[in-house]
Amino acid sequence: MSSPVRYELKGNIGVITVNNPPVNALSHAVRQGLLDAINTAQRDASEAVLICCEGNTFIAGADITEFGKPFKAPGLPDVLDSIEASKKPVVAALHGTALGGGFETALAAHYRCAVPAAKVGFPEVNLGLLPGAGGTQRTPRLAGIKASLDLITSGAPISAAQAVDIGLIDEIIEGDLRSGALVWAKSLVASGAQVRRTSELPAPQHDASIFDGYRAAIARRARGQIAQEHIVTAVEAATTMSYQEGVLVERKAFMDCLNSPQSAGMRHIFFAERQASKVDDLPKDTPLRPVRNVGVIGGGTMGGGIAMSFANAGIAVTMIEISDEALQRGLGIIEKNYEGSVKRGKLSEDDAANCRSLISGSTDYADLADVDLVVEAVFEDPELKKTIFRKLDGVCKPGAILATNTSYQDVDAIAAVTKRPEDVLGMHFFSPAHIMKLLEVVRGAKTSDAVLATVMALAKKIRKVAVVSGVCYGFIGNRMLNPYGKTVQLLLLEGASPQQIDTAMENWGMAMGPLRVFDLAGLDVGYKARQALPDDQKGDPKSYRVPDLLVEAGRLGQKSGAGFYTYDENRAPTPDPAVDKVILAAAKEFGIARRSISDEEIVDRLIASLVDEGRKILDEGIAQRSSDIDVVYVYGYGFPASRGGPMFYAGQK
Ligand code: 3H9
Repeated sequence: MSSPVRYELKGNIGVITVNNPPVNALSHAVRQGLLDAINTAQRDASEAVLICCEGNTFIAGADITEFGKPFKAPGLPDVLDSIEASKKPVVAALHGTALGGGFETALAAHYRCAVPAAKVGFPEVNLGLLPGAGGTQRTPRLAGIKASLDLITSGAPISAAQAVDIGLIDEIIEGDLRSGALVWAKSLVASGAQVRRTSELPAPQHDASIFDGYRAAIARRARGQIAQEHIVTAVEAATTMSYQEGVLVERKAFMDCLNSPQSAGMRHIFFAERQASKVDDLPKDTPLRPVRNVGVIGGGTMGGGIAMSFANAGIAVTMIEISDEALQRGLGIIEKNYEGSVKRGKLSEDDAANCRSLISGSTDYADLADVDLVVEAVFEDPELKKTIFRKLDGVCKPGAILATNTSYQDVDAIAAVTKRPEDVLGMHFFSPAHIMKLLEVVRGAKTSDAVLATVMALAKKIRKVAVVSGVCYGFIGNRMLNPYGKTVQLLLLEGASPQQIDTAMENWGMAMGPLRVFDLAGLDVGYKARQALPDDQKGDPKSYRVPDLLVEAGRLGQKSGAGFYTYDENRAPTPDPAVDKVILAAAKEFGIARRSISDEEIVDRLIASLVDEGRKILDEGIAQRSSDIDVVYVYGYGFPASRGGPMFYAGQK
């Protein structure tokens, strides 16, 4: 088999080219190829060596598909040591995303250049890992402690310009990288540039207290994530030990992380997310429709967030509201959100102004005549939604995609009021829609392949993680919340308190305990929905008596200052004895003997309720695959990625 690594002499420069699509990951063959090439370069007439890559990107990291499989030498640390040990200067030329082991490869070279658009960083922490090929030891020697800890603990890539500022890249190459890097390598040789081994640089200066600060921040932000703690320890080792001792600390930490269930869960989610974007029965050559401009019906929190998601990706939006007043209110909220993004340093003033200028408003549906896609985002009233779809059917051009953002309603029934049900589907965003990554794409019985394929591609463009769901009440995510919520109510009646349930679930890793979630969403929402149903359709009264009593006592959740908790002006929750009384009274009414319930039982029963419903969703073909359900829960419901999602977690037990 031919090697994915090529070596050739270009004048006095030995050029190593990696060509391992799609992202030039460091598979066994790439590692072997790099080692062979660097060894060849030591023996030939080259005076310097250039490492570059074909395709869209420099090496984007270790080959994650190899993790968990039997190891095959040479390991990356050994390959990189050989590169650094080269007696001829080695130059790395970066484009695309030089990430993880890919960036470590660049740091093992003696000189680094990059195109302006290149990004570099260490995303290992998002896989429950840390850089394991010298990254925690070489980075601080070049960039200092703080910049290194920020880069490695955040997992977020930085631009080439930022990398130049902190000493990780030496030169920016405009124009064609390969030829520019060759010219630069030749000029280095001509100027007598010598090898510069980062591992031989002195240990970086530091203030010992910096590590305590990071440990405390991590304990708050990434509670229980072992990779984060190991990163601080490994970078600290760079300041107190020799390079050779430091890499041993890093190596042990990397192996501990690699073998941990946390990394297994996060790696599962990495691949699950990519798998979710694929629709098994869609032909690969399904034609896509262009989506250049969209309409959004409704300028509330949801509609505004949806409009921002499109504008942030450069797509023009027309937002429709029923009155000028409502429209101005909606546009005002969008304005404030952008101001907030600028203040928090998330967007530059110019970028925010550009995005903002892409959103216009109207009260006239006729202004949607030319849009390629409409997303309806009004409140959950099926009749109102149908009225809107009839109007859209009348005004929108043929071929326009008509989407509803409903969280629960029957997408087929909505499609049926139009003369083009094949153009209709659900796009269920999660609030706040410009921030939350999940998008449930609800495929109706008549949704055409082209419409589904277009929306899946569009989701990637607006940086959402899309999961396809069939039509059912609540789709994948909210349908699973139903039994979860019922189990919470039973646990309350049987003896657990709201704070015990929330603390147990948060300690286990959920972003927010269920009772705090209910309070945030508003207890009145479910109450109103139940009131509209006849008694025999409301289900077991045990599953709603307590929230009904709370709503009837004026406790609607955070918005009224009280629900399962009372809230102060900063929305901080405090347990309330009045709620305990309501729970006790309800338990008595149902004749339930209260007992002490362990945290373990709480977690087991609540997760089992999700998993049982998940299995039904799979059996009914509502979800394409079990890993899609995991993606929904991790990206939409605060389920810890380090547990891999409910279905993965259940499969590991
Ligand atoms: C590491 O480096 C450890 C070292 O420190 C120490 C070692 C000792 N491996 O995301 P996309 C596949 S840990 C294998 O849709 P994009 C991906 O599954 C690693 N496969 O493209 C998908 O396959 P498919 C640190 C990988 O353009 C296809 O490539 N590095 C890998 O939207 C396209 O991916 C990272 O964590 C990989 N490393 O984004 C970087 N990466 O088509 C992880 C991707 O079959 N990668 N694939 O579904 C990324 O963040 C993005 O893929 C990237 C491109 C930004 C590069």
